[in-house]
Amino acid sequence: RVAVPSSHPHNAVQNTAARRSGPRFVEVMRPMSDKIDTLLKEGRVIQPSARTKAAAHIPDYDQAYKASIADPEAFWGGVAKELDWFTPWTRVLEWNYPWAKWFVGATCNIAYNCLDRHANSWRRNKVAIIWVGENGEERIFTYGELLRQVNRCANALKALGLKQGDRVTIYLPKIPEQVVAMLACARIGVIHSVVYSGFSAPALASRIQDAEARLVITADVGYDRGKTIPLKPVVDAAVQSCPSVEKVVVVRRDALGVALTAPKEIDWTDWLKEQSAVCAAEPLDAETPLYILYTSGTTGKPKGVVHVHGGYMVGTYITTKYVFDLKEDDVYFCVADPGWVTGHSYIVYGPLLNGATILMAEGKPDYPNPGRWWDLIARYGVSIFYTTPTAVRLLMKYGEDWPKKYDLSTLRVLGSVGEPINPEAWEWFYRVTGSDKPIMDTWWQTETGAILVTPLPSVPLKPGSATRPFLGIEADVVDKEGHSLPSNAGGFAVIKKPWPAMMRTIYKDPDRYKVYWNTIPNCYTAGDVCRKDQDGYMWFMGRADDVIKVAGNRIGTAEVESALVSHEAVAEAAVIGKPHRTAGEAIKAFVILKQGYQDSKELIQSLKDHVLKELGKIAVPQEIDIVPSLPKTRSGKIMRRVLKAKELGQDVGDISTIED
Ligand code: 6R9
Repeated sequence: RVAVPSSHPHNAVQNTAARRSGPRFVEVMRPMSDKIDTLLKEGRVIQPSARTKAAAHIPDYDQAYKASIADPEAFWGGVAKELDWFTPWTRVLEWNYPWAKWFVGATCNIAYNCLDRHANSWRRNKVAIIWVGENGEERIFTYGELLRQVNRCANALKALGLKQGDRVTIYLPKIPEQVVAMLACARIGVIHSVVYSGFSAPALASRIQDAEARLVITADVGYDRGKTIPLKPVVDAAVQSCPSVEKVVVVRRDALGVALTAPKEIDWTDWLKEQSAVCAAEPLDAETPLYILYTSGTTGKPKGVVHVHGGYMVGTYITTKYVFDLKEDDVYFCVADPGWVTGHSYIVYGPLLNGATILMAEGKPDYPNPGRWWDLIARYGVSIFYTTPTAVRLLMKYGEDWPKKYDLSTLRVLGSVGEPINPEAWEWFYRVTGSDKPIMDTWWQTETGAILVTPLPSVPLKPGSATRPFLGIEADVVDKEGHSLPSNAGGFAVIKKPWPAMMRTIYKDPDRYKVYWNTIPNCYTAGDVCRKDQDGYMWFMGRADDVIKVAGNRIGTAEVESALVSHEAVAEAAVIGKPHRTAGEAIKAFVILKQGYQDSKELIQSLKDHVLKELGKIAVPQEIDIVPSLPKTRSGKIMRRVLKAKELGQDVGDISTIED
């Protein structure tokens, strides 16, 4: 093996900067007026430079894609061989529509591949995680240290009697303990269920109940734009209705600390203190559940998406490597929260499987000022930066002077995820970072586990398009019957064959899983509307169902509606997503009041407060209209599409089934 400097990321950064000087990425045509959007819509293509192509893991996408599709099992099997397995598989795939088993008969452990594989090599002293708190606090973990910490935590879980198949709910802010807890569970076959720390007590409780978690791991507080957000009281309120919870472990960050009630409540530091730093990773069948992650669907009840050790490991490993063209000396920065799937796959598992150096930063992009992320990029020499369209649009509002203040020359590859990125935001992001770093617009879902449609750095880009399917993935745009549509016709985005990182089921609800594969014949229906252009580039246009994306956060209209109708004044409610300049979509609610209640500012505020209390900040409607009636079908279903069309001043379409 070639020796690579592994001590501190700053060393790596200098090398990176030196190696990467000079133009690598050339625009075929530079927009010549300010009307960039108009120009981009003409179909401009941005070609990768010869140098980017030459350096890329996959220099020729077309050829690699064709080969991968000709024999997907050979392709995925080949990828899997780059990782460590305790026993090999007898078959790559067992497909019993719609049930998949990947790497049949093999045993492995994703945490082993994230940690031991590196800690047992020269990477032992390579930086795994640089964590920066909102208050500027910095903590650095090498692979060796992370492994020891995870082992202590795994032993502590065992000491509480947790064993393979048990569930642990993790409700933490973006701190390193989050990663430690996830990997510790994985190490011994315990299933983690991370709940985003912005969810309120009832939302947390329903997720703990569904998973029947034996343990909750939380913190005293989180920080948000300088404010202290108490988390422990939320857990206290939630666990009252969760009889499965035996213990609550609390990471104490605040100097004052919260009082803990023994024996049920345990301090994190005390919990780990006596534990050994050695704990062998459990060899697990490849199909062993790794985690449950709850996500919104079209009903009020969130779905517990289940991912497994083997296939998920293979999918997140190879997408991180190829999509971001990850190299040994990169510093990788993904801004997601580990509470969402992007945090699971592209802060924790994918980058660690690759032995990368990860920057993990708590806080918002504009606190304490809009230079926050640019400053982190310059300070730590970030070379890969994976962010969201909402964040880009937010930073755009503060102007180009902010990014201009910082040295962003270490950046090499950029990423976007969570919602469609409009060409204007794409172009801005591209320009302020130097007009030579390819933007990977990655399309995927909680259910897909890993990126499915995306450019690679060697692929020509069209701003606003997620381009083409990842290797081994057959994606298409079809009508309701599953027929491929001609170029540029809008239809449903589908995946035609199983892939390793796909979800295996919906926890305790296999029927809900089957819906994904039974809605359109012979394929996986993603729930997105899409068109494919003449070059096969895919343009995702939003959801086809009642799921909305507010600042990239996935929210079901039904969840917000059921929160609203649980307010004493509300008889009925309907919720839609409405275009919003920065957040992509905003929540608008239409509410019918019960008799005796009057429309007033106070009432509207009390409705918003109620949703905040029931679900959390991200689900609070921006606008609430009090209405006398709602459009319904004769069978009583609310026609949200009609409300939305009216709201946007569009044609309401076919309303022959409308009741009133
Ligand atoms: C990873 C994640 C999934 C939904 C998905 C789609 C939207 C995600 C996108 C995108 C257009 C992209 N979405 N990435 N739309 N372009 N690059 O966001 O997972 O929270 O489950 O949401 O997000 O609508 O169906 P999740």
